[in-house]
Amino acid sequence: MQERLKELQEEALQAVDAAADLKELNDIRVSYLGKKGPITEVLKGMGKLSAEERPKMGALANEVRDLISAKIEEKQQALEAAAVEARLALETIDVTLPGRPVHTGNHHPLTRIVEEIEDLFIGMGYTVAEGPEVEKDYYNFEALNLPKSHPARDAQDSFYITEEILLRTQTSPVQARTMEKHDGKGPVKIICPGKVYRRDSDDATHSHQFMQIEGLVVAENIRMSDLKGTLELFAKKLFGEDREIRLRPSFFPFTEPSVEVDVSCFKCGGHGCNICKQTGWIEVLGSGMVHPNVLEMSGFDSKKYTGFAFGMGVERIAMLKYGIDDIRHFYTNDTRFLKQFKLN
Ligand code: 2NL
Repeated sequence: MQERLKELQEEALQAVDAAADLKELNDIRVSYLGKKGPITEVLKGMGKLSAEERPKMGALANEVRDLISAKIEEKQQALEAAAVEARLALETIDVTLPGRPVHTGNHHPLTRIVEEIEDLFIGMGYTVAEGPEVEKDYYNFEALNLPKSHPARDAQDSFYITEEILLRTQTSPVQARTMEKHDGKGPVKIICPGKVYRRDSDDATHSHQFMQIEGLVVAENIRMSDLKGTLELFAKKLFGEDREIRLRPSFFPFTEPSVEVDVSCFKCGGHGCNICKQTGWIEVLGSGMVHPNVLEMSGFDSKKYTGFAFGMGVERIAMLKYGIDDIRHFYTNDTRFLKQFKLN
């Protein structure tokens, strides 16, 4: 019996040693130490032993059982530790791998132009003013020297909400509102960017909705030379240090005198090319000295105050600057177009 127990011990310890995983180890535990296992079998035969041998054999059987049990426990810990190690090895993160690219958007080309122009004028002491896109006929037309019968209203046919309310056709109403708030006291120095609407058929150069930036300065002793100096700076900032400007007489109901402002061609430098249609000059904005009627209607004494104002279409500036051939690109949101204006 003693031999049989020693044999079982040897056998069990070898099996434990050879166990490759926790399941196998558990099977070994059940088969050697379980109720139907060989040790239990051996102990059942103890009845045949003498009273003297019985306790010895009992003690030996317990010893064998404890030894096997301890070995199983030891092996179990080793296998569990190995499993953790294996899993850690499998889940190792290589921190030197390049990261996944983060997709970033970019500003719309019109936003870029607007912000560039805002920056320039803010640097000269202007503030940015905004106002409603749904506007009163009074601020959009009347306060700008365009009474109901005025023929120039035709060129700015609008979308009417009622007889007196419309989608603004220009950002000038923001300027009229701002002047009114000043209670006849200067200086006013503002720049007004925003969306405007006209009843037009869309094509490569026309859109029923577009963006404008207008500027207004009202103070004492503002002269045409102030207008010219300011717009020359503007042209150089947007189209290059070497640019010059040229003023041509024009007409706007809200300015007198009025001028069209041309910039010397940024492509050919003024020699003549396809961009400037061989003239050397590109028309970029309209401007003039604020009409006395406009000053008076907004509460300024036109004998004391003078001012200049200008307005430009943002799409036109962007098309010139970036070489865009169709105004509809700005609104169709094709990412192949938009992505080209990503900085960096
Ligand atoms: C253009 C020309 C212009 C103005 C806008 C203006 C505003 C007030 C008073 C006087 Cl409150 N003038 N704005 C003046 C001259 C030209 O815009 O071609 N815009 C796209």
